[in-house]
Amino acid sequence: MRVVDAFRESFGTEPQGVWHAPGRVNLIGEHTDYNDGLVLPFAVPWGVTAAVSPREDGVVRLRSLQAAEPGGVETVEDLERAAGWARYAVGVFWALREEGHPVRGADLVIDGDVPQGAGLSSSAALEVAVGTALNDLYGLGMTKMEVAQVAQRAENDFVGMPCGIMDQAASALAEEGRALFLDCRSLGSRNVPFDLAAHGLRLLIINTGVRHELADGQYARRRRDCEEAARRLGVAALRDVTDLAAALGRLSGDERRRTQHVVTENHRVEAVIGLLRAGAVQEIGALLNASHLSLRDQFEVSCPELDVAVEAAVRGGARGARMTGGGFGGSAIALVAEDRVQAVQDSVVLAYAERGWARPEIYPAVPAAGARRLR
Ligand code: GAF
Repeated sequence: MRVVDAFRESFGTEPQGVWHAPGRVNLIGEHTDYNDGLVLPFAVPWGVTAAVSPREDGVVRLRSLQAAEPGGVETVEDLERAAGWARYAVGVFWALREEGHPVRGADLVIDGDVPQGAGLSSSAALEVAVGTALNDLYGLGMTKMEVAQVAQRAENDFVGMPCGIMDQAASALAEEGRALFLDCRSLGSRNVPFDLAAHGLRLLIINTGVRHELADGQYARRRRDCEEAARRLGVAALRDVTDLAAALGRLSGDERRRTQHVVTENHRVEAVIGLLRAGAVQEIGALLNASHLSLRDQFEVSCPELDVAVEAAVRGGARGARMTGGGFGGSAIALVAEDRVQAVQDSVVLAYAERGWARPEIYPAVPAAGARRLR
């Protein structure tokens, strides 16, 4: 294993173990997690693999096989001083210590294969891989959801990105062949069968390859809009809106649009779950399309590259398509009958070429397993 060879080369010993945590795509339920709402992501076959040994002295030494200087080992004595990608890993040590866990140091080598810029949560995969490793190595006895929560805390309070729980939960709890239905308020979850092949379907990930600069600032703004709307409506979170028409009557501008998206998106998640339970996977396409329009027009987190990917996929015969993840770039997904895959790919590639945009990468996604120890 490449990560084990690199560990030996860097630290001169065998790692005590090797862990893997995947990235994710979200089937539906976008920008609902931090509104205490419903999400339905699944894990992708790409992720982060970490070879790790604990250290008694509190020092964290890390090396990434994807770093600009791939041979370099970074030594972090003061966690706060970690920079760049290392903050996502080191943040997990910080969060565990903040919560009173007896976590000292570690030597780590990290190897990731999540496609770059695809918005498939490589950062959550890194956090959850490190969290799962430390949970095992230090015998912390945390549940998978607790590992996800520590990973989210690292991202919120150490990295400074105010994300919800979806990405970390998907990475920690996903199961092969299933999607993770998660209630982000109760944190109750269920893995629901999502067997595309049995229905003659494929789910394509269309990686736009772009990430617009405004993504982080806009994400925080959307979160604030939602919190402000909930406050004005006198509810704990937009999840609690029961009479949408009445709520919209009391709001205006951005808050009105954000509320419309969040409330209807939660209903779309429930509708998709109902169809999956009924074995009607091929019928979820219209809900994917509606989700995209709502994200584009009400939540305003799409961008031309995502819109063109979605429109071209549908024109090429996809049963449904939508942006996935935070927005402003990253990936779209398209649900496609097997005999339409080539036509959909051609349609998207042509639409990009006509605009003079770089060819998007397109790959089929099969729901993969969540975080686990490999050896
Ligand atoms: C990003 C965040 F990290 C998630 O928590 C979620 O809010 C998502 O955007 C939007 O659904 O991936």
